[in-house]
Amino acid sequence: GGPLPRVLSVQSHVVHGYVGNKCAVFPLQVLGLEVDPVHSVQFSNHTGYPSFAGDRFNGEQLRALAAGLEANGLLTHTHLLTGYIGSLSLLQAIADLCAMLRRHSPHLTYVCDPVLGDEGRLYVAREMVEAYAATIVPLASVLVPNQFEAEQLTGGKPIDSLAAAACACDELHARGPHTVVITSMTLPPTGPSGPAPEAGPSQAQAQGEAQAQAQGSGEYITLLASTTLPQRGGGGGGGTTRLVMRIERIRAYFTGTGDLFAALLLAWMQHHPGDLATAVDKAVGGLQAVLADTVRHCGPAALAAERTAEVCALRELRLIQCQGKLQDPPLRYRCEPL
Ligand code: ATP
Ligand code: PLP
Ligand code: PXL
Repeated sequence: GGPLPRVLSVQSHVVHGYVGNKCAVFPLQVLGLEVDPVHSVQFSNHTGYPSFAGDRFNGEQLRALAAGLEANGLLTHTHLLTGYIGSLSLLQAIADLCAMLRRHSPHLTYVCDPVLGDEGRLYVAREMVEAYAATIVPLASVLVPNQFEAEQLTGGKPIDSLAAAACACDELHARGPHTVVITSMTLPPTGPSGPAPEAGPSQAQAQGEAQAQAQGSGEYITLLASTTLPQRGGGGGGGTTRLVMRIERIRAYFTGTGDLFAALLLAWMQHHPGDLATAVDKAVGGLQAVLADTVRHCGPAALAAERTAEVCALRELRLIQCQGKLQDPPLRYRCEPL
């Protein structure tokens, strides 16, 4: 075949464990994409451990790498992927890098995880929110915010229903991204406009998942995917296609799941153009297989609230052990049209 898709991935590197590029490079490679990683930080371990050491990369350093690649004709990327970016200087350099990549490849797809915070708490400086909203969102092709990030990027209006989430997606589409996936929302109990029960596991699949069910909390994470791209099978009539998925919440705190989801979605969108439903089903399928295996491996420590280094290390995602499931994901969940 022709040249492989090639992803420039600007994310965290950790020496031990799996967040950022450590969650993106291997999955993208096993799904058949070339990856050129740039490390936005290099830390000993993720920041949820009792301590960490290491350094951050700045905008000037990224500009130097980009110039080096350009000088050798190596800016041949089909995709740009960005995750946690710790400084305004680096974020501004990424905006310029995106423009530079598009001069070489006008059809470049930019998949942006606008990492700002979670559960009502920012873990970047406030000025980063304004910079993402003003500069980065307009450049992104695919945006994968969580609920809090989607709220922050649309003026702080609460997303407390699927209708509100759909409105936020429309506002974001109007500013640039053709595809928006709100990766995890906690919504109030569902009314008539809520997701259909069919969006959960099918009965046959659910029977084989007794163990996972036992570990579930009876609560759900809702994912909403929205795209203005034409979809396989048409139907949308040139409008916006929206898909919803309800995922049983595992009562455990994982790190790197958002990063892994963004990488898997990029890969599966590349394999299934015009079929966002299949891309989302496979991305969630691989991710949930990794989470199930990680929970099985940790035992009761998975549920512990304590954050000792030992427990953090036990909870690291089991990507290598699950590589077959990343390539051929079990589809326990399927998204449904909203
Ligand atoms: P980011 O800040 O990088 O945007 P995020 O907050 O969107 O990340 P997560 O909340 O980790 O990322 O959710 C991403 C996906 O991970 C969800 O769609 C879900 O499939 C899975 N996931 C994360 N935590 C859990 C959990 N406790 N139980 C079940 N699935 C989970
Ligand atoms: N906490 C979480 C959950 C994160 O995802 C990140 C980065 O993505 C951080 C903290 C990093 O924040 P800081 O560099 O301020 O420790
Ligand atoms: O997954 C998010 C993430 C990214 N980068 C670093 C982190 C974390 C989560 O803790 O520590 C450095």
